[in-house]
Amino acid sequence: MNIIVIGPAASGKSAFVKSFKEFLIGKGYNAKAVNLDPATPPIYKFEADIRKFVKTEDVMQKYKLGINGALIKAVEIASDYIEKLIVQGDFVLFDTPGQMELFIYSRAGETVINHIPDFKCCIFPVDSKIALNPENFVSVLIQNVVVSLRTSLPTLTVFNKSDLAKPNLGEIMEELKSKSGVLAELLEKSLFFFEYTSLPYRQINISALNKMGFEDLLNAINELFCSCGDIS
Ligand SMILES: Nc1nc2c(ncn2[C@@H]2O[C@H](COP(=O)(O)OP(=O)(O)OP(=O)(O)O)[C@@H](O)[C@H]2O)c(=O)[nH]1
Ligand SMILES: [Mg+2]
Repeated sequence: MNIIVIGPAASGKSAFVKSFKEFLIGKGYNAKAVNLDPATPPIYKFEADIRKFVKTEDVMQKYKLGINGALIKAVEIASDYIEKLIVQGDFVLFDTPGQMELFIYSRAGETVINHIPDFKCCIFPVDSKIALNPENFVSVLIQNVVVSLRTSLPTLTVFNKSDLAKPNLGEIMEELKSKSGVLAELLEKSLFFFEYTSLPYRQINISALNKMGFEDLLNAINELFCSCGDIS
């Protein structure tokens, strides 16, 4: 399985790749990690690294670009080397940069994702601390839908940093019921996204720091593939 980790800046994508890879190896799987973030040296043992081919800091200098322009250019350059970034394993975890737009809206990002072989899915880690109120919780789900639509991949929202905070879906729904007005109605209706973006009404809480919730996540990943009909 190829698991592409796409999520907001500092949500814990790289920490997740590191510790989920270790967890999978501990369970006897052949797990690999690929760094697709040209701006950051990996904090984990990797089998392939985009920075071997292109580094954002070099692109900034060479093309006189700012950080975001250089990131897009770097992924464009890296798409020529995509074959060298594909590795085989029971699970291959792909780490991506915090600038989510790169892999969602840019052509180069699309090319890279399209080259990653099936079976593939996205994990969308979010920082649990910022999803504690209904507005933020629902915004996170909507962001997940965008990732899923733009990548055409099944995407699982995962609430990371659960050692620090745990958004509670039941409480959030109760809080929504007590609100009134157009915004509250919009939020309530948007909660249906949850059914499509994650397994129906089952919230995955993990901590990349403490390797918590990983069994649950692994089950959810397997179920995600089963429910899409890809494996059975
Ligand atoms: N408490 C806690 N901190 C975490 C957890 N996961 C990641 N962090 C911290 O969150 C910060 C960001 O983690 P990263 O793994 O670099 O996040 P990222 O999404 O890869 O960041 P960018 O690639 O820059 O977008 C670091 O200080 C991590 O130690 C977690 O489960 N719990
Ligand atoms: Mg990172």
